Amino acid sequence: MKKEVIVFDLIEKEYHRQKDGVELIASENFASDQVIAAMGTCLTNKYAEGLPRKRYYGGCDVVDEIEQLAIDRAKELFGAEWVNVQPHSGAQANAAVMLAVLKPGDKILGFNLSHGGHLTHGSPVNFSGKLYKPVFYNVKKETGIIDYEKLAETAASEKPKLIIAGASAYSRDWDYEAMRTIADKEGALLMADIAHPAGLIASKLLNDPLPHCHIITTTTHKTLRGPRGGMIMMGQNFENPWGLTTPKGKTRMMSAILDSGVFPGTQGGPLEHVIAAKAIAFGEALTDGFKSYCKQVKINANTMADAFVNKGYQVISNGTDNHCMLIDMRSKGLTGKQAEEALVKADITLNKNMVPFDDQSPFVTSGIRIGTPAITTRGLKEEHILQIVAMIDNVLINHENPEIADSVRSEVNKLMKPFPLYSEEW
Ligand code: DSN
Repeated sequence: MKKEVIVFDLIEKEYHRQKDGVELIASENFASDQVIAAMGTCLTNKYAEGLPRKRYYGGCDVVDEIEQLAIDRAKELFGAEWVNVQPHSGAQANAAVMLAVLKPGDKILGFNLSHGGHLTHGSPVNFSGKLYKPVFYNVKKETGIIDYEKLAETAASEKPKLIIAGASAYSRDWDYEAMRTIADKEGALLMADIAHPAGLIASKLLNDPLPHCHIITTTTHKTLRGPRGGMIMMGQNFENPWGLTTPKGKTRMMSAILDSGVFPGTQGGPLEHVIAAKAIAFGEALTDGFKSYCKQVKINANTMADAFVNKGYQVISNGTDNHCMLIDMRSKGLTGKQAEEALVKADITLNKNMVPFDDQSPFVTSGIRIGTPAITTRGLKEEHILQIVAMIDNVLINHENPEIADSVRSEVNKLMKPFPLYSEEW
């Protein structure tokens, strides 16, 4: 058979893009070579619908061991009593939970997408806003921090069946305990989507949602630094409160309801090659080295937020508790789109992002989102962060000058040269 050239050449090109540039997309990271290697194995050939030791196909003994290892390591990492490692992504994990615990038309209360929330928490263009009835909570305009009082008022007046904590662009920690009090008062389930801060939570550097939230969803590829994928957890299994049933009509423990939300509810065969990579990533995340990495992610994010504030940038909430920050570019006379496009010419990658109370469309936006998980994996520390902020400032001030972008690109490529991708270190 003729060897494939085109695709592998393109993969090589992408490898160099990742290696030469400064990666500041808050949801991206660099997985280890072991994580990447596991995804390119014969495990992709295997069908394994069902759960370990309860499959619909023969020949599952090996993948049973692999999936059970992933489950056991995830339980240890987060202190969870129950885990399902099969969701193909964070969006799939959220879809599975909602299918399992809601009926079409039920009300959900999520964090407003335009204030930092996620598409799958009730956006009208997503399944979550089409199948269910979404209402939202916001940040306070003066502080950029979630308005828990208003959240409680909205929960009391709207009586949602599910309240969702979690965001894709929020730089502050969450008060899961307060949200559980609100959920209990209104008879709602509380779900935390920790896709972004999962690694920092596993490393005990942020509040722990597991003792307070009924259900936790996450991705495995952001701060957790594993393969692209999702996962659902419960700190403690519990009897489902509303007489929910599995497809076989049995009213059961929540674990069975959630398992059925994944399969057969929303997915078919699990991706056992990705589940193997998850098992490896969870093993890596259980090491002291990963905890040190997460500490540095936070230090780098703090250093960066302070440096931007010192240069007169409007950082939402004036700083960060986690791995990311949102910057309102209006005070610098730029849109998010202009900033993103100017920076990518200098090999600095980040994304335009709506900021709270934005007056631009999602295609333009007034802000940019920045995160430190990926550059911290490369080995960058505080002194490099200050250099990067200076380079970003230079490009943005001179965003109409291509010569500045060219010269900053050379600086960026020189800065990144000594730092391997994590996957080259092993
Ligand atoms: N697309 C992810 C992010 O960038 O935050 C969320 O799904």
